[in-house]
Amino acid sequence: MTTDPRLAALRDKAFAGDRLSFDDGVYLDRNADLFTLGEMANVVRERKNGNVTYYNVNQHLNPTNVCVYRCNFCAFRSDLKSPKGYVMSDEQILERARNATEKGATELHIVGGLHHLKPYEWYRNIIKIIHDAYPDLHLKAWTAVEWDWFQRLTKRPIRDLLEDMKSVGLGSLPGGGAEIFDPGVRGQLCEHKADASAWLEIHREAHRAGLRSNATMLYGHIETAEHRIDHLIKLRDLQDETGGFQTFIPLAFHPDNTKIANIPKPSGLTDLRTMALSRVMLDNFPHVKAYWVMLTIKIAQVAQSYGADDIDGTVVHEKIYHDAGSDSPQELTVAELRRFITEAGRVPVERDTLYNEVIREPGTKWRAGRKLVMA
Ligand code: V47
Ligand code: SF4
Repeated sequence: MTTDPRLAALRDKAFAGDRLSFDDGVYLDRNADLFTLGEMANVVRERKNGNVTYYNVNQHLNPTNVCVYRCNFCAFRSDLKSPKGYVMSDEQILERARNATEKGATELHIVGGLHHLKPYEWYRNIIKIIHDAYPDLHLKAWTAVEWDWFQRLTKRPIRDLLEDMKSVGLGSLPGGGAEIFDPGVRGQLCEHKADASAWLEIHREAHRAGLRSNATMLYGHIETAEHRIDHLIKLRDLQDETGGFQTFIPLAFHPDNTKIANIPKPSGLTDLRTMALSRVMLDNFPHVKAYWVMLTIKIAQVAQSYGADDIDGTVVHEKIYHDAGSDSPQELTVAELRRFITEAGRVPVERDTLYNEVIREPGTKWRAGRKLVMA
């Protein structure tokens, strides 16, 4: 029980379902104890999603790691001529999609580098060949940074590109590339790439085109409480406008092999605080995800009591976090995911990318069931 009257008032506000302001958020970020923050987040989480935790069966595909940008926090990227660089062939890409389908995946999460020499058509073709061969696999592809790059390459309006990719099989957009919206922080971490207004405009246009998307925030580096709350409020404002975001994923900075490896990895306490703060600030986001690859399985389990109602998927072939020092396993089985959820006292429900319940009956292909509607 908190003895801080301002904190108690903010807790009552969250319990009543009232929206927290920028100042409220900064106060919570700086002063709230973990238990009060967790209590607030859990109320919001259970109001929206009851006792359920969602998971999905998915795989990751990073067609290239060669990237024109040099984000200081990125251990995944490679220079064009470096031996570390790779570009997957169409055959390798299709082999991955085949393997994903055979393992029962409902989703491929496709992101990568911005290759110096690859035209827009190369990225488009990846979506087309996978969708033509495996039409049931939902393709969640290209971060807003990649979409911004496609615009720079083609000089075509973003809406046109989104519709074009949709016509060959794009299903939705992942939430990466948001980092921290503040221009000062962005200037130090990832100068030149899509800025906050470009990131937000691309998601706005995607929502207008009928596509759903996710959002992220990279925390635990050089940002302050003000930067984090400003970031969350910008996402909340866009969600008020479009309603097109499904899930928010806080991303903990992983320092290994990056240019800012001197900054320590955020602690478990910071992970839980950020999860809870995100849940209470983003009152209009249906879901908040504890991405176990990045958080560790142990923190992802506890995070289900600190606002998270989704722990992502089986995730085969993850590279971005493993290159940056994640020691989480490369893959979890469905049985393991369900056990991690059940142990946390939650009810596991398999979802597809668009949050339809997934029904699997012996001897048949998986199929989408009812829409999982939340408050
Ligand atoms: O855009 C890169 C971040 C993102 C590091 O939408 C790093 O469902 C921490 O966006 N330490 C890619 N973060 C991952 C991502 C994601 C993951 C899972 C699910 C979804 C979804 C989206 O990872 C990048 C960047 O923001 N990132 N390097 C690093 N060293
Ligand atoms: Fe390139 Fe993305 Fe890495 Fe930045 S985070 S260097 S844009 S791959």
